[in-house]
Amino acid sequence: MYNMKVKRYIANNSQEAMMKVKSELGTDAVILHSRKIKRPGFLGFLKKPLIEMVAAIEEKNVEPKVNDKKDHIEKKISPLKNVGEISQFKDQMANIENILSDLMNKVDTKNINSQEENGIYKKYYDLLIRNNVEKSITDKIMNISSRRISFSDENEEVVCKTIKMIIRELLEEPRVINTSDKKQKVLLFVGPTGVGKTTTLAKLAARFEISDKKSVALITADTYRIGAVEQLKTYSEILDIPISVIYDPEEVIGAIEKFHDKDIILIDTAGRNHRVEEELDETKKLLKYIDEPDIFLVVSTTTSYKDIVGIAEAYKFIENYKLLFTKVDESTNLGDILNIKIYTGKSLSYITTGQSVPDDIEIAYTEKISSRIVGDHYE
Ligand SMILES: Nc1nc2c(ncn2[C@@H]2O[C@H](COP(=O)(O)OP(=O)(O)OP(=O)(O)O)[C@@H](O)[C@H]2O)c(=O)[nH]1
Ligand SMILES: [Mg+2]
Repeated sequence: MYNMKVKRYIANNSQEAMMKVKSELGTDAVILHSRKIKRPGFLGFLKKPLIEMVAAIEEKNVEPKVNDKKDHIEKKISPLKNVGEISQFKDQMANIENILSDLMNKVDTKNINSQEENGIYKKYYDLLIRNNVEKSITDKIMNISSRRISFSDENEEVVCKTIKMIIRELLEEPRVINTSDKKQKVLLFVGPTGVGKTTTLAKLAARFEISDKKSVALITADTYRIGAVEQLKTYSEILDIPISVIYDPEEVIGAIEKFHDKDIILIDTAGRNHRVEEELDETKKLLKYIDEPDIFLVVSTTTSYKDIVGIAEAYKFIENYKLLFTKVDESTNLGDILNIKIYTGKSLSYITTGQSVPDDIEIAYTEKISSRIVGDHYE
């Protein structure tokens, strides 16, 4: 049996109101209504208005036992004792009527349709599309928003924050390397040519070694491209981190064994053309020899969505990888991060923001990405 719990919140601003709703009712709560209200008291109208928010959540209820039911009915029909109780009862009834009419409004699909014709609705719909969010995902985000809030000019701040919140929920929290964990970590970087695998690996190696005070080692399986080994050797020298070069996937076993006393081992691979099946064979072989690696599929945000989908399809043979997006500094819109996250269902990890080693890397915080997708109007 389900019950609807409806609560009214008053706060200084919509963000605070949303926080109250979220912390008390949880993330599944639906915003039924939100409006600005005058502050109470003398000269209240001169101050910044308060935000009133009505939110609801479906609650699971256990069917009452027969005896409980009887008790309940008896209590219900017991005569009201005094005038105070009667007026309290009337107030409660009026409250319930209000809540019901509010609910009826929200389930009315006409209401959603009229929202779609609204200027603010259109503004945010177009904004998401312009920022590369796929149409089906944009529809989904706007549909969820329509059920949570009403689109109106004076509500724009709430609209913007709600859309950001939904995007954050869809992006899900990033999963990164837990450096406080004692267990040895083996990181493997795979992906197309030239996306920034080696540079990213060097950035992370430097961070683990310098900021996290971990002992780090590098392995490279990229002996194809001229200069690839030298590129990583240069970083290894600058950072004073040992490196091992392997010419055959099987050799990775010995290399990992050699670095058994290291906290973190980072393995670089040659960029592969995902359209050529055989080119991925070596990655497949490599995976067979490594026990529980943390795999990062490195993709550039400058690559088109269609091509990233092709890449994700080609790397489907890897059950569990994390998405690592590079060249965020070169990309004007980050909708594809959301598209690919939803397409693959894999977790985000880090993003890179420039060529500088080790500075230009950060955790893929959903707050920042959602702000880049929606815009920073209300930050
Ligand atoms: N603007 C920008 N450039 C980047 C970023 N990350 C890497 N690059 C540049 O991209 C180019 C290729 O980087 P690599 O690290 O060699 O790429 P890779 O994936 O290892 O390439 P292959 O090993 O040939 O497949 C270099 O010029 C990097 O400086 C980034 O976040 N932003
Ligand atoms: Mg490389």
